Amino acid sequence: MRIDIVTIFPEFFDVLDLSLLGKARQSGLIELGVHNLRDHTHDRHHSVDDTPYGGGAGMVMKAEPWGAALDAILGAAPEAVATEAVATDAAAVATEAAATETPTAVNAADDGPILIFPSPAGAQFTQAMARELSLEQHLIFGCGRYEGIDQRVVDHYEARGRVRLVSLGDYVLNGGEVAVMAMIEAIGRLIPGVVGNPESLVEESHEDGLLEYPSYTKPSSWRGLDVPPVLLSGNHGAISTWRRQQQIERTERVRPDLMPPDLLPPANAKQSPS
Ligand code: 6GU
Repeated sequence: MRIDIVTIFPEFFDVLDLSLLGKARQSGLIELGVHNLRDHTHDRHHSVDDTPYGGGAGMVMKAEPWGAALDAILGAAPEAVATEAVATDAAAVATEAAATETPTAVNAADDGPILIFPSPAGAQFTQAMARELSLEQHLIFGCGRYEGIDQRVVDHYEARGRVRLVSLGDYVLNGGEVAVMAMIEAIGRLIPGVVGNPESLVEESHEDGLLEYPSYTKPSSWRGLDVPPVLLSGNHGAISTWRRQQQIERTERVRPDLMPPDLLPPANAKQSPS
């Protein structure tokens, strides 16, 4: 998979050198390009934001640098080349395309890249979405800061291809960078070969709709706390049953919103007159 990230904080993504994803990059399973939005500004101060039309607090990210940065990754739309690009832009596009082997050429048969804008106004990122996205050939993440990106950037690229606004959850971060890091980790580990033992992906929270069961390792007794005896019994049927019960009990307690209706306990006895 090819992943491109556009951000004003490229250093944020240095940590993608580490751990499983770092290994996946070394082995070529994941190819990463991190691009500084400010490289696509032409004014002396490299400004990427301006005041909002209509007034209000905060700043809005300008459309032009975003257009230039995303065109450089996607290959510029013909009309954009004709009307917008100056000579230096065209040269930058050409070198970048040559340096990264244009994914559009490699994957002529697919639907092209998916452009993802992390946003608290987006659709909820889920394990199911991570799984879908792990099947893609090329993801492009556009990290907004301030009060967001000029809406026309989203509108323009929606007219050219697949665009998604995606939120980590119902809280506000200062920018998309941390959200993108989380999404890349969730997606990357689902790419075949990235996680050494694929079986470890199966029995995990959210994969079967329930939370994970608790795990234990040696020693069997620690600070007066014993490992549940069934796990030491060697009885695999009993262990499976216990783990499943733990998943259901934990999900009911911590995340009742996730409980599949068929696993809910029978209706409260008080509600049925007898
Ligand atoms: Cl994806 N971005 C920002 N800025 N805040 C968030 C978020 C994303 N998801 C939850 N909060």
